[in-house]
Order: sequence, then C-alpha cells, then structure tokens
Amino acid sequence: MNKFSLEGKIALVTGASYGIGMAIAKGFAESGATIIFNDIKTDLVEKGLAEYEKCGIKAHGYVCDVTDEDAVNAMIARITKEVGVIDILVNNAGIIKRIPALEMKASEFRQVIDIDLNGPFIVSKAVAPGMIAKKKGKIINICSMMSELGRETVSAYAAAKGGLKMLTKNLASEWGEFNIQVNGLGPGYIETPQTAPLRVPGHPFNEFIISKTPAARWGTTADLQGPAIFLASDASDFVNGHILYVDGGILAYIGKQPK
Ligand code: NAP
Ligand code: GCO
Repeated sequence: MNKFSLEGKIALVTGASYGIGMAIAKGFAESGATIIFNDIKTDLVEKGLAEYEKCGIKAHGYVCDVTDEDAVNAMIARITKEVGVIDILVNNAGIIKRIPALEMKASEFRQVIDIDLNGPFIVSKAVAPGMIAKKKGKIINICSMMSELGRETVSAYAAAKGGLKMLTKNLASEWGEFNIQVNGLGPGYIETPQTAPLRVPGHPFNEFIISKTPAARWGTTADLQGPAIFLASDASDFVNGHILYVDGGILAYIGKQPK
C-alpha cells in the first residue's frame, strides 16, 4: 500500500486560487484527493476553477472570507452536503503588510492577525467536528520563516505566523486523541506574487535571500508539494504538532561569511 496516497480523501485548501495554495492542491490532486478551495473574491474563485480545469482537476470552489465565522460555518455545511466530510484542511489564506512598526496603524496590524491567525482558528474549529466523528483528520497550517525570525517591516505578519505555530501545537495537543494531526508547513522564500515586490531585478533583498539560503535560490511552489503530501497522508500519522520548514536551509544557516 502506498502510504503517501490521498486516494478517496477530500481536501479543503483555503485561499487556493493561485500561488502556494494552488500548488499544494494540485499536488494533492495528483496523489488522488478531491480538491475544494475557497477565496475571498468571486473573480478569483472563477480564475482558480478555470486553472484547475486546465490541469484536468475537477475542483470545487467557494467564495468565503476566512475571518467571517458565520460564513465559514455555512461553507463547511455546504461542502459536507455537496462534496462530503473534509479529511484534510490546509489553512493557506493569508496576507502580508510590509510597513515599519512605527508607521503601522493598529487597524492594519489587527487585519493581518485576523486573516493569518484568527482565520485558521475559525476554519479549523468548523472542520474539526467532522474529523472527530470520523476519528481521523489532517490539518496543515501554512506558517513562515517569520514563525521563527523577525525582520524589518513585518511585525504583524511575524506576530501572526509565530502565533500560528503555537496554535498548531495547541490544536495538536487538544485533538491528538481523536487521531487528528495538526502540523505546520513553513515555506522559506518562495517565488509567488506575494514576494514579487522583493524579487524585482536589482532589488537588494533578492541578493540577501540568495546569500542567506544554502541552496542559493528562491524556492518554488513545487518545492512545497512533496512535504505537504507527506503531512496530509497516512505516512505522517504519528507526526503531530511539528512545523516542517521547507526553506532550502535558511533556518540552519548563519549566512555567507564575508570574504
Ligand atoms: P497570497 O497572496 O498570500 O495568497 C493567499 C490567498 O488567500 C489569496 O488568494 C488571497 O486573496 C486569499 N485571501 C486573503 N484574505 C483572505 C480571506 N480573508 N479569506 C479568504 N481568502 C483570503 O499568496 P501566497 O504567497 O501563495 O501565500 C500563501 C500562504 O503562504 C500565506 O499564508 C502566506 O503567508 C504563506 N507564505 C508565503 C510565502 C512566500 O514566499 N510567498 C512564504 C511563507 C509563507 P487576495 O489575492 O484577494 O488577497
Ligand atoms: C518578507 C517575506 C516573507 C515571506 C515568507 C517567509 O517580507 O519577509 O515576504 O514574509 O513571504 O513568509 O517565509
């Protein structure tokens, strides 16, 4: 038996109309899972559905804001009726605001915490009862280098992703007895629209990331697929409360020595 197979599993990936979430969903589909995703805007969901279809994937798309608890509960009820009980949840939807702390408004800070930290709590809480009834489930929270490290301009994002790491450990502790594994996946610096402003040619950040990464390159969304499949599959049934960093070695490395 292939321990990495997702055959017969139903997976919900939040905010998966493009980028990391979509790459993870495509990887799950290749391993046999049925794909469901949501996004905050109708046009994004439609774009996402068309892209999945182009790849031969019959995905189910829903419009839903992960911070709106009533809307999330209604979406999970609809999914249960229309597709089935969710076996795998990936809390991927997130935003970043790059603003120096002294210039950041409290409302901007709150918005990042709301989407990146409260969102995963709200969606996990809505999905868990179905998993508890089945006595099996997988929740994967998309963390970040910023779950471990600080950096100028990303105070709210680092606070949210550090909090998400601890939410992961806490839900793993609470729901482990129901055979639910809650783990984090921590991407390093990945080529996506979110990091596009940092990757423009000549931007000093580009050099900085390459010199901080032993692999000496940005990651790709495809780099995340295997690790996500592992955390979603039976292969990881005794892995719980773990954050799997997929960063080309950044967290292991002090940085290039000056010559
Ligand atoms: P992204 O722009 O962060 O994509 C996330 C998706 O979530 C977008 O489609 C976004 O829609 C949607 N979204 C935003 N707010 C939402 C809400 N309230 N409810 C539902 N959906 C919402 O792109 P990404 O770079 O692929 O990032 C995915 C995840 O990986 C995020 O959690 C991010 O923090 C994390 N991450 C990214 C990197 C990286 O290098 N790119 C590294 C580490 C971790 P809109 O387009 O309308 O905003
Ligand atoms: C930044 C980056 C990061 C990445 C990622 C790192 O501004 O430092 O955009 O926040 O998106 O989350 O793992």
